[in-house]
Amino acid sequence: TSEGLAAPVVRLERDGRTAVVTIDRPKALNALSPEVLDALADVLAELAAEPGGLAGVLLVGAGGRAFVAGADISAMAELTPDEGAQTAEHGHAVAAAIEALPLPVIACVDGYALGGGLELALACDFIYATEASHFGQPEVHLGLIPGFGGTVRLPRVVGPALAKELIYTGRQLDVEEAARVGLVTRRFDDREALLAGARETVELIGRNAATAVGLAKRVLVGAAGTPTATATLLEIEGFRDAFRTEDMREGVAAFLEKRDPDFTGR
Ligand code: CO8
Repeated sequence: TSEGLAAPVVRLERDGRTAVVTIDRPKALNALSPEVLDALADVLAELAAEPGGLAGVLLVGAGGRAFVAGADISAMAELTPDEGAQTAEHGHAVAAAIEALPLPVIACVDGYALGGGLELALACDFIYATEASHFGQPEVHLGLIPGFGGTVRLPRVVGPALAKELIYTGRQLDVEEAARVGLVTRRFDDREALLAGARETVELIGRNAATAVGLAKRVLVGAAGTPTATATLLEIEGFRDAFRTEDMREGVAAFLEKRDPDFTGR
């Protein structure tokens, strides 16, 4: 077979302190086949094992028409209920790996982010998008429901009422509405501006203590959906851990000495 020669469906490029992860299956609008989910898991494991001075990760879809148009529908047609559940678990494991990465991950959406594609974007820290983008959970059109975190993360971001409306109707949001409801934090004219803007954000993040950014992410992710008392304890533990870092000593000393900090990520 030509399998050994097939181009990778997920590519990882490191450019300075930015990693760019590209889902590259444009003919299927980057749909999340089991192969794509495995490849994403591999890349995330590689980033976790070797963060190598990175300040942030951009997640993008190849081809200019879609971020990701959902789970691969053709791969789901013949699944048994248990296999369907395994597909959902497979997706959730990727979301968990994104959330466990101590680096900000920006979903850079240019085109469709539907179903599992929106859910993948929601597992990232925030979403930047071009004017050509559309967002939705169309699973009910297929007799399905969101299975990769849509019922969990979408209501947290846009509120439960709008999440229900979107999940029950399957209707798509354009970028204007997506930005208005807080799903998209920044809009860009085109893909080039999107990637440049996301890189600038990683640059800004990279000026800060990587230890602190990683701790903030840990606390924010851990606290999502937990009661105030639990979230408060997580924050206190994270705050304690910040005092364990050299970066915190350096950052505070630099402020008091009126100089720029020299963070090491330790
Ligand atoms: N899966 C497989 N193939 C797809 C998918 C998909 N989700 N989306 C598009 N494609 C393929 C099309 O079949 C087509 O292939 P071909 O050229 O071989 O016919 C190609 O991509 C181009 O698509 P279209 O011709 O349909 O392009 P249009 O511009 O006419 O339409 C749309 C674009 C509106 C995005 C349309 O393709 C569409 O509606 N796609 C399906 C969107 C959808 O329903 N997504 C939800 C899927 S279910 C889901 O995501 C459940 C998540 C839970 C799973 C948990 C683990 C991940």
